Amino acid sequence: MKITFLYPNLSSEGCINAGIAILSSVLKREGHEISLFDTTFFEKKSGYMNLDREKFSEFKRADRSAFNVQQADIRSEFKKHVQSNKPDLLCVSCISGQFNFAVELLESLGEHRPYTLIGGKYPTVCPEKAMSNSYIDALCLGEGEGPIVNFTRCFEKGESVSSLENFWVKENGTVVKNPIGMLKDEMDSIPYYDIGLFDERHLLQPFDGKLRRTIDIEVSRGCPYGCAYCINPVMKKIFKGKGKFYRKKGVDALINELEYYKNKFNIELVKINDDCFLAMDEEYMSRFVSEYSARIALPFIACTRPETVRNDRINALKKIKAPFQISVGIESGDEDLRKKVLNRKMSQERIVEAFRILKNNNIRTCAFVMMGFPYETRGQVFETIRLTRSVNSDIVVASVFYPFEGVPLRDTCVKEGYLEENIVGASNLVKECIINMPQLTKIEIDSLRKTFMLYVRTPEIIWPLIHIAEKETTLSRFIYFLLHKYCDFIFNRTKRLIPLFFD
Ligand code: B12
Ligand code: SF4
Repeated sequence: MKITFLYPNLSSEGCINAGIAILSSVLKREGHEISLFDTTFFEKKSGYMNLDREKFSEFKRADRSAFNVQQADIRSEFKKHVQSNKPDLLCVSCISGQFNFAVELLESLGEHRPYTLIGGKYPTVCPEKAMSNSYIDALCLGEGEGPIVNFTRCFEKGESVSSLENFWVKENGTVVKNPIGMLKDEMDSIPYYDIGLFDERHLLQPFDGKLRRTIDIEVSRGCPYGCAYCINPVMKKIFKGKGKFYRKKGVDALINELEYYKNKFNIELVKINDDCFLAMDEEYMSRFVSEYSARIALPFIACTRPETVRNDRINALKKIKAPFQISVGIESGDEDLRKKVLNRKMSQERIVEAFRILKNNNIRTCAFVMMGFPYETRGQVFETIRLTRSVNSDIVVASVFYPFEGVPLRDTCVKEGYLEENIVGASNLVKECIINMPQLTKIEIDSLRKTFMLYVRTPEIIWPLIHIAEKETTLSRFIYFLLHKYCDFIFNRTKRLIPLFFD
């Protein structure tokens, strides 16, 4: 059977979509013919995500000409793709911010569209809304490896798909809602990505000022924690009683897979996409360190929680024969806000200690922070600025809180009247605030986001100038321009700031 995947990516930067890449391998094993319509390398209003980060001196600037982003009418390109491939089934994969864009593309197909099945994080956490859209015929809840096989086997034979676990299906004007099935209890049998389905440019990702051949990999699925701004607490609820939520690939399976990508695709950098990489036991760590050193030895980056950065783990990890970066979520610098609003019950000292342990071991660090949380005040944003300064992270990634559907804090925003219930999607996923709060306005949050790195990277004596630069007057813009040039110069020219991976 012919199957087309739609990847409605709003960013114009490379990164293989793991969900599609795995499901394509699963479906090819079943004998299906797969094509992909991918919006990544078309120009879009949403622009480049990391260009914003470079603009704010969070990342080093990289030349992106190799992406060769095309100007074209994406809707008519999509229509042409579907008309020429004539798929029996159209599979859409999307996260929350991509849903509106996916619908816009589906709309362009008009009445003669193929049967459309949607999956991914958005339809999993918001199935009612996804199914209420007239362009969607069925949706898959949760992980798709097993369910998509059951679905396509029935679909190909013309049998009814309306009683299959994990699927919601439209039938005779109603939506048949089947329950979610058990989670896979292991990750070793997940097939490797079908990298050939994607444009070669997806292997290039900007890192430290250059495009590097990069592979994103899952070592684990799920997360043991439940932060209120994240999708994981709702995913945990959905999968309650359906098996272990937090699962890990065995070291052998992981290393075999990485070795395959490394050799076949000439990879330079590994990005571990785990939610909490260091949530691993001693035995796993020691095998990972020895096998990764012996067979992969490429620079890698991974994210973790402050509580998991312990001396014993870092001492074990640093024996690895490759440079690596550990990204740690600070999110807010205010302990009370973290505890009461974000459901992150960790002390200030624990965060500082996590960075201290990493720094003492000469490990490159990245700090994730956010601003614009419900109830947050300007003073609390400055607590975040002060904490970020004090941990002296090599890289800082600052974002504005975005109330994605399904995350617990979205309900808080709606309850408090900060957000209208029916708002879906995002126009700019990195820097724009969409909630209206009395104590800290949208404009103030966006201004703090714009100047955040200036506050972090300049001596406090300069802060009154930065305060002026937050405004939108001609003088403010001029001061912002000068301060920003200064910060940009320091960050982009000073190698000393970052233990280097490649040069
Ligand atoms: C890697 C990653 C990225 C990469 C890009 C990944 C990519 N190319 O798709 C980068 C760094 C660019 C990124 C950016 C962003 N990300 Co991100 N990212 C992730 C991360 C860590 C891993 C994604 C992944 O590879 N998962 C593994 C695959 C196998 O899982 P999957 O995609 O869910 O697919 C499975 C099922 O969903 C299902 N499925 C998927 N599609 C389909 C389709 C069909 C037809 C079927 C049947 C089934 C099916 O089957 C798959 C296999 O089981 C996740 C967290 C996580 N652990 O998932 C966050 C996550 C997806 N990101 C998130 C967010 C918010 C963002 C940003 C908006 C952040 C920001 N503020 O800028 C941007 C938006 C990017 C964009 N392109 O528009 C949220 C999404 C929340 C939501 N409500 O949708 C997540 C869940 C993080 C979180 N914990 O909240 N991200
Ligand atoms: S630790 Fe990270 S992935 Fe886990 S729930 Fe919190 S924000 Fe989400």
